[in-house]
Amino acid sequence: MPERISIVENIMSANERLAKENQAVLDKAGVFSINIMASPGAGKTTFILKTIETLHGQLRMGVIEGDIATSLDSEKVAAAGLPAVQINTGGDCHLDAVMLSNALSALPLHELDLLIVENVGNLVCPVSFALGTHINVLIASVPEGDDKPYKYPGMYRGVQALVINKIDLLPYIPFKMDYFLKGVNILNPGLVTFTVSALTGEGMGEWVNWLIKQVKGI
Ligand SMILES: Nc1nc2c(ncn2[C@@H]2O[C@H](COP(=O)(O)OP(=O)(O)OP(=O)(O)O)[C@@H](O)[C@H]2O)c(=O)[nH]1
Ligand SMILES: [Mg+2]
Repeated sequence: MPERISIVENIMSANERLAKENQAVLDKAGVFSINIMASPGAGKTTFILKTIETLHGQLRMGVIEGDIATSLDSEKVAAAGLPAVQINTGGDCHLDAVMLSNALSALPLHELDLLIVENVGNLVCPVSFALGTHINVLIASVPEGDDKPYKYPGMYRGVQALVINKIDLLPYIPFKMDYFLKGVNILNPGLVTFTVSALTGEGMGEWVNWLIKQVKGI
């Protein structure tokens, strides 16, 4: 029998290593960071802008926007007066730790308390690529339908908080909240969950209070 030598250069573990380095950079600068994931159009950018508005300057924030193309989202954040960096993946359906590392070096980290990263709109790929952020937050939105936890279990398992957005549309869409939450509970029991409308601001106060506690470690 010939001797078998297994040489597996694992891209995922290389990404994990760099993600740890990113987290060390953030920790050293005293920045708490969140990775926001969701389907396209779930309201990530609207939610980030409403979070900025609701925080009323209580935290010093920076934002990294991930998209396949365009700087539309980072322009909106910059217009709100915050440091914003755009990453264009050029086709990749997710951010990775290398992209985050490059974006971190373009931000004044020592002047920030909180870094929000908007990942590429996608319910499959982003959760497999650690960035080095401290928590993953998933935004689900009412028009996507109440079956999404059942259809995209990996995403629902891989997050530390869930935001159900666009609740202003509940009267117009057949979204069974019980059925949705049952699916979430099977995959990620006890997941911290917020129901909000990033458009009207409903529920944003609870989210922001929780976020402040995470940033301050209380
Ligand atoms: N009715 C309603 N519409 C919302 C709400 N939040 C966002 N929207 C709308 O949903 C659409 C998409 O919002 P975005 O914030 O661009 O969504 P996104 O997830 O950042 O989209 P991508 O970056 O393209 O993946 C826009 O027309 C928003 O005005 C909400 O709470 N209620
Ligand atoms: Mg966006």
